[in-house]
Amino acid sequence: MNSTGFIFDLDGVIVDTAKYHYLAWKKLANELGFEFTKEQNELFKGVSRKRCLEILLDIGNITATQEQFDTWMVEKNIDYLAYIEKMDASEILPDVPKILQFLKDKNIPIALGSASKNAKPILEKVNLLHYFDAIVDGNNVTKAKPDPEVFLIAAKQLGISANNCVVFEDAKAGIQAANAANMVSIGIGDSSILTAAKYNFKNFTEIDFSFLKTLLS
Ligand code: B16
Ligand code: MG
Repeated sequence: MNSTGFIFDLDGVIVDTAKYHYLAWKKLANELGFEFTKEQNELFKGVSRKRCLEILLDIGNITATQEQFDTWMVEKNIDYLAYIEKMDASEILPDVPKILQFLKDKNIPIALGSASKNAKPILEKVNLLHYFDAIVDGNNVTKAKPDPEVFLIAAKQLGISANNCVVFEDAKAGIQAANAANMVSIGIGDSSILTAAKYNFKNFTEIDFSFLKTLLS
């Protein structure tokens, strides 16, 4: 019986959907009469859809009724899904399948721990769904990262204790969530932002099998 579980975030770790989130949020901002920059989009990484819209409306200095808020949430998601529809395996980030296959060959339990409510269709689109023993996403959680809930549910579904889980994350709040869950946090991306991560890598091409083996022992 293996005692280590591996949990992957989605956006920024497995695929770069941030660019599609950005285009959909930017369209909505423009329709509402203001600009939304790529720099501002950084604030949205790992953040729930609802919280993103709250931040967007703050940026545009817009007060919305509940009805408008709900309409804009739906509108943004429809635009986002149109981009997702065109995704295929070419959009998987470098070396992700290699790492997943390595773990699969060793029968290591693998979970997804994402804030997205669109996680499953995205994994289907890029043909990676079969690697995952558990999918925990925005549909299953009540508390957003940095709360550890998403990763704790993932560990439970894998049947692995939290302190035997490893989390790959690209967002600061995600690293905080992994640490709060008492898991080994691995930052993927900018180490100057992900300072709380136990280990940091720019991307999966920097991670070799010997490092993964040390996590298993
Ligand atoms: P959805 P992750 C997050 O994915 C994105 O980084 C964040 O920008 C997005 O707002 C959130 O998912 C919700 O996505 O609108 O599809 O439910 O990094 O947690 O995989
Ligand atoms: Mg992410």
